[in-house]
Amino acid sequence: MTIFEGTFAQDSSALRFAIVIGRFNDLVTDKLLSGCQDCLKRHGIDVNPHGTQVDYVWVPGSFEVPLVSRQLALSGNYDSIICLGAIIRGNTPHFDYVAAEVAKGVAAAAFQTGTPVVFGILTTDTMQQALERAGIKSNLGWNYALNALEMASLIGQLRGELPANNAQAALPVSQLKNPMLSE
Ligand code: INI
Repeated sequence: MTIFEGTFAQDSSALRFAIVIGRFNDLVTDKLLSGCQDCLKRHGIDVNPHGTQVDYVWVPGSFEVPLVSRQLALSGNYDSIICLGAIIRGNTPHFDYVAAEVAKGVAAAAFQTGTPVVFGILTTDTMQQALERAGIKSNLGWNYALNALEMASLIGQLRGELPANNAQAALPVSQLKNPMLSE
């Protein structure tokens, strides 16, 4: 049998990404984008917008992200798409409507097209909480890029385009390394 697991060690020079960024709350989304680019760069991806590996698409706000990410996924040009946005709760129910639609829409874009679409949309009660997740404490943009790399690798393997990352397959299940457990 085969164990499929995304890897970060493959040759990344052929990978193609699109990053969709909401301009609303760009104090936050700009920082998520920086974290995202930093991670991709350190995994060998050329993040230059004039290069061949990453396209950037700015949209007015998070609500527009699902339509655009689906359109990009339908093109078949990308191994993974990263959606970045920041939805911050105000004093009206607006937050709930926007957040629910964006979550459903991003999931649908991936599900309908077969292209991984990473949900990098922060949903927080305050600007402070959003900033803490966009660089003050950690930068989740970095994690979203990591998720995109892992999913690009995994889907490539499942489609038979990349060799399965079978390094652990010879071990009995009881000895498989669980990355969630520290040793
Ligand atoms: N868009 C966001 O990305 N974050 C928000 O917090 C937000 N709020 O609070 O309104 C928001 N609204 C704009 C929305 O995404 C659309 O761009 C707009 O409704 C036009 O369709």
